[in-house]
Amino acid sequence: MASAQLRAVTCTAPVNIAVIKYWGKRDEELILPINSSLSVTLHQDQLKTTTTAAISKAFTEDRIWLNGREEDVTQPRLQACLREIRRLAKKQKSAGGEDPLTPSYKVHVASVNNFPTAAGLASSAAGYACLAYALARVYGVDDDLSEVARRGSGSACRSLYGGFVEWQMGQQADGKDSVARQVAPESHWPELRVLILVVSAEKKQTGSTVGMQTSVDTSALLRFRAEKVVPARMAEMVRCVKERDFPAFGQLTMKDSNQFHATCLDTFPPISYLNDTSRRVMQLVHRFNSHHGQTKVAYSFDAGPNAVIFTLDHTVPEFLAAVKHSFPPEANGDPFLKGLPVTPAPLSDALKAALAMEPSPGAIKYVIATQAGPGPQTLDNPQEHLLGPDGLPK
Ligand code: 2P0
Repeated sequence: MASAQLRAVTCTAPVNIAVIKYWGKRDEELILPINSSLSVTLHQDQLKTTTTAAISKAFTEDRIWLNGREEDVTQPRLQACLREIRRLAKKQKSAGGEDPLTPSYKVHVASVNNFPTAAGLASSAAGYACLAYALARVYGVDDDLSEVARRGSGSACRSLYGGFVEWQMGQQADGKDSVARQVAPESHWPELRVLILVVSAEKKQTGSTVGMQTSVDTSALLRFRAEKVVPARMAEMVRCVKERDFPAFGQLTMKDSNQFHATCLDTFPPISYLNDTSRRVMQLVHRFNSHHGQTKVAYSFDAGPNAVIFTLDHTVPEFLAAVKHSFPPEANGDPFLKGLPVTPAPLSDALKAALAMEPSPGAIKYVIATQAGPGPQTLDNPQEHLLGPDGLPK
C-alpha cells in the first residue's frame, strides 16, 4: 500500500509508582477503583514505552505487536480501549472533524519497552497510557484520555500526566468522574530522586488483577482502608507534595506501602509479594533514617519484591553506599548502577555499625536511578516509527 494512505504517529509514555496505592475495584468491567490513589511519574530517560499507531483505509483488521511479537487483538481490555477511542473519535468528527471516515479505519499498533520485562517492573501502566495517547493522536481525539487508559489497566490513567498525579476514584456508576489529574508538575520538586532496587526473584507472583479481586472479596482490612484510611491520606499526600515536605512524604509513602501489603496478607488465601530481600531493604531504610534521626529515605513496594526508594538528591550517594554494603553486587561484569549518575561516597564506620546487617551478596541485581518526569510525548521524526510504510513492524 502507498505510504500516503497511511497515517502513523509514535508516542512515548512513562511508568508511575503509587505512593497512595490503588488496590481493589468496585466495577471490574469499567475498572473503577474502591479508593483514590496518587503516584509519581518516573522519567522516560530511564523507563518508557514507545508505541506507534497507524491507521489506513486499506487495513482489513486491527493488529498489535508487543516487543516484536504479534499479540491477540481480541483481548477484552484492548478491545475496550479501541471501542472507547473510536467512540470519542466519532463524537468529535460529528462535531465538525476533518475526516468522518477515519474512526472506522482499522489500526495497527506496535509497542516496545526500553526496560526488560524480566526486571519485574510493571509495564502495563506505561503500555496502556502509551496506547491511549497514540490512538488519540492518530484518530485526532482531543478528549480526556483517563477512561481509554483506565479500561486497559487502572494504574495506566496515572501515566497520562507527568510529575505528581492523583486518580480520583469518582462516585458515578458510569465512571465518568473516575479520572486522573496532575497535582504538581515534575519541575515542582526537582531534588526528588527515585532508586529502583531490582531484587532477584524466582517465583512468579499473583497477578494484580486477580490478587486485588480476591482482596476485595475476602479482606475486611481492605474495605476499612478504602473507606476510613485513604481519604485522609490522599489529602495529606497532596499537602506533602505541594509543600515538598520530604519527611512527611516519606513516612506516609512507607505506611501506605505497608498497609497495602497488610491487606494482601489479610486476603484469603493470603498473597505475599515481599520476599526476604524486600524486608531487608525495609530494615536498611529504617536503620539509615534512625541513624540520621530523620526520614531521609522511604521505600515503596508494589505487586512484587522490587523496592522503589524515594529520597532527595543529596542523600543518594550515601544511601547507595549503604545498599552496596548490605547487598554487595555480584561481579558479573554488568553495571550495578543504571540511569542517572551518582558520585560515589564513603560509608562512615558509625553508619556501618548502625546498619548492623550481614551482607547478602547478589540479592539486589542492579539499581536504576531516576527522577520524576513528564507525561506522554509525541515523537516528530518518522524515522522513529515502529511500523513501516506497509503498516508492518520494521
Ligand atoms: C498501584 N498496583 O497503585 C497499585 C499498587 C500494584 C500495587 O495498580 O487490574 O495493573 O489492570 O487495574 O493497574 C497494579 O494494578 O491492575 C497496581 P488492573 P493494575 O500502582
